[in-house]
Amino acid sequence: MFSIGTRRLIPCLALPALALASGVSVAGPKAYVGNFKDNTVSVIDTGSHKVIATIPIAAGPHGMTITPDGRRVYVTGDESSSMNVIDTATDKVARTVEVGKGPHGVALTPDAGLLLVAVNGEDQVAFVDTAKQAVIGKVSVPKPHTIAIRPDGRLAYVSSQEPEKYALAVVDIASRSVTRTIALDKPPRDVEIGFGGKAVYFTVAGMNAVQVLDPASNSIVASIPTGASPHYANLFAHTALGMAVIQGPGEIMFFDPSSNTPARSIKVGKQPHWIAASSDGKTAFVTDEGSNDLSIIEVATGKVDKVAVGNAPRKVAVQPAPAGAKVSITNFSFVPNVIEITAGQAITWTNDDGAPHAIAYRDGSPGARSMMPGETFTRVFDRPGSYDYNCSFHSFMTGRVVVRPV
Ligand SMILES: [Cu+2]
Repeated sequence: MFSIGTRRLIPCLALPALALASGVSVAGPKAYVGNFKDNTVSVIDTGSHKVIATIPIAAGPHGMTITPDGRRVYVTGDESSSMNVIDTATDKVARTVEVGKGPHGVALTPDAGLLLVAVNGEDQVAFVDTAKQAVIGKVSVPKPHTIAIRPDGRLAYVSSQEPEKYALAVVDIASRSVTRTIALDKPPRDVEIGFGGKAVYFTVAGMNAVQVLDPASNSIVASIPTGASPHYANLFAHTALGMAVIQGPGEIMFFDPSSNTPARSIKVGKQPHWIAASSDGKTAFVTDEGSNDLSIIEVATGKVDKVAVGNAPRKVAVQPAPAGAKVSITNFSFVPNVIEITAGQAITWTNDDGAPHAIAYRDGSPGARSMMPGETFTRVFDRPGSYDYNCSFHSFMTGRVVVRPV
């Protein structure tokens, strides 16, 4: 990923990938889509909007989540008792954890140390230690479906679909016990906790509204009207508006989280199922289960691009933007002169000098032909190694990037 921009664009990582002749990968963060009916995960480069891999996984991919560092994707197979762990460096299943019959939704604690799995077929929520990659505990919840964990990592909300006993179960994570059961008239569908933890958003079957629950009082404080069959609703980081997918009309509906009222709707594909967002909140990804594609939505403009994926795409998870490092071009030198990063990270150079400069890599990969004062250049380094460069205008200006393996 390369970019030249003004200082105001820093950090500017959500840019289209460019094709390169060298061996350096320029891919953007990757999106992972679970295709329910063909037991695969499609991997999409969010820079080029292309499917770059298809991973066979356990039958009936259902729940999916990604670690905050973007290195692992967890996917459950609800027609199995397995949860697959995808290594995003290789895009292969690195491990399979037996979690119990019919696993549905999953959720990670904010420190990514624990993964909770709704084991629907065994009426329990399993606790997976992500370092040991094994189940270390369980709590009984009737017909658990999806799970959301509060940002403080202490409580989880679990949608419980036991007929006649529909509820949201509130689970204390440390003691592995249900501390409260919020009874519902109708079967709950998805449950999410909005960014900042101020609101729990959930949907129920047969009600055309997103329910808003105040986690402080555990009472429903609002009901946001929607079209037919809302499924997933959430408020992502760095977005002003919440988003919900409405299956009937095939829309993503934006809502105002302060007034809990609808704002606007955008057509996506058929029977939209799930939403993920880019780290900067500027792009939304919606799985269209009925039309076998992923809608990639530019939130500001409402522009939608569709990428064909597998059969019946349901869940989607997106890698965070790579962590960045910075080099300043100051007083005819690169500062720091040698910079060390981990594979997958980005470096942004900023021309903080009064004269134009440029970046030319010794290995011939594309650099910055000319950077005016204030301009930036960003490159993601995916391969370990040592990368020497110099300014093509001032050959005495040299620098080095050392990329450590992950
Ligand atoms: Cu120069």
